[in-house]
Amino acid sequence: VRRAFRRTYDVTDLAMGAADVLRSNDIGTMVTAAPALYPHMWSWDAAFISIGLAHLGVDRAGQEIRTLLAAQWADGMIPHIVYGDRGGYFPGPGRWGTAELSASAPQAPLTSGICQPPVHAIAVGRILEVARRGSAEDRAAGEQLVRDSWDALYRWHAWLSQYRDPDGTGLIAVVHGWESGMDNSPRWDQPYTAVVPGPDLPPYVRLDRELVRDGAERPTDLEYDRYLWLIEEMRRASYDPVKVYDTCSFLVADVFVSAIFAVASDVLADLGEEFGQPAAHVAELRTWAARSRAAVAASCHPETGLARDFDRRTGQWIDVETLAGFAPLICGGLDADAERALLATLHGPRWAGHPELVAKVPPTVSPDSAGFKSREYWRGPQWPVVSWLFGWAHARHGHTAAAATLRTETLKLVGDGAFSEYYEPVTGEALGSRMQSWTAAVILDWCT
Ligand code: 9WN
Repeated sequence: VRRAFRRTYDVTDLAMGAADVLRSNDIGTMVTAAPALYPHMWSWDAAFISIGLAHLGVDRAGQEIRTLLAAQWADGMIPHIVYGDRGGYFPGPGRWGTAELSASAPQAPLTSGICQPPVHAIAVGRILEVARRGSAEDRAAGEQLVRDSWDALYRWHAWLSQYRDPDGTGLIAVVHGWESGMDNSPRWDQPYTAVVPGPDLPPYVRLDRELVRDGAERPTDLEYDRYLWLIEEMRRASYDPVKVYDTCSFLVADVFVSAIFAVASDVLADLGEEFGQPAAHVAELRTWAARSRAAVAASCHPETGLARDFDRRTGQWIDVETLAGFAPLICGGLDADAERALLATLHGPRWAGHPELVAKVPPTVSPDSAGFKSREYWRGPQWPVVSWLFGWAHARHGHTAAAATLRTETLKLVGDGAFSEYYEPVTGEALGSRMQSWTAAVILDWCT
């Protein structure tokens, strides 16, 4: 039986609620990704969070970016978790052991040993836009942030290019599903079959199970064994990026990360030109952007038009239909007809316009796909933060009406004010963590 979904929202109330979430998750040095489930800083969360913070104060937004960049590894990697003083999350810093094992990792703050999608330049660009709508102080703070962060962001992109695409294919590889940000997406099911936890996997206790009551909303125990086994493999390689690339049993060229890398490299190059950064570095960013954009376009399946990941260990394309297939809409690069067709597919009856959905927001897996699980994390639910990213990209590529629809439909979905991590697409039920910072941040950006 379909539950009636009639969620009304008031933009001012939503903005106030979102601001409250960000303020209450702010522990001074960082805004935690979520109050209980994620009590530390996550890399791509911090970028989106800083966009929301810009509406509360450009200085505070800049501080969030600076906190993240202060944890950048000596080789240029921005780590996926920067640990605060609180425990409460597994795996914690002890399980990674990065400070002991890697000469590149900082001794303080402690961090994980992998990375996440490079959305940071997009965030700095957006903070600058918000700053320029504000006072003279805001404007100055926004411009100072660009000057202070540009080189670190350039080094981060250089790291991805050098160590995750050593052959210059344009597709950036991930060595762990967590690096994609879409941890248990069906995209990774096949490559994860090659990750076989050894008998020497140290025992561990999951903490997320106690915090999300319905276990079906989180990854399975088998998935967790594989996540933890990959950490063991990386420890054995001392987090040396060349050794990790050569030895890790999971190595997949991620088309969604590659699309983000392409468009973020362009944003960073634009900022670099405007702020007088070294011309050679700006030119490199343009080359990386063009190469990745072309590689994302070339990955598209000839019949479905969806972009695909490539398993570098088996040498096979991964033909699994998920939201990541719309990667070309993030970075551009298709010819006009193909782009229009892909946009129509995203907003059409198999995806965001599916007749069963309560809000016209793209689910992570189509309800018509065999792999669709309506409550299970990255296997079906709608993630407001991902919708914001598509909305931002639509606006950048001139798809103004589609961008506006994503905004109003997502606001309808989150109209209950729970600011959940993800939503059940058929009932609109809030799932995962409540008061999730990046959900609040993107809603605040959309409501201000
Ligand atoms: C592992 C913090 C992070 C997001 C990821 C999301 C989830 C962590 C987890 O939470 O991942 O990194 O414990 O499940 O998948 O995208 O950055 O919000």
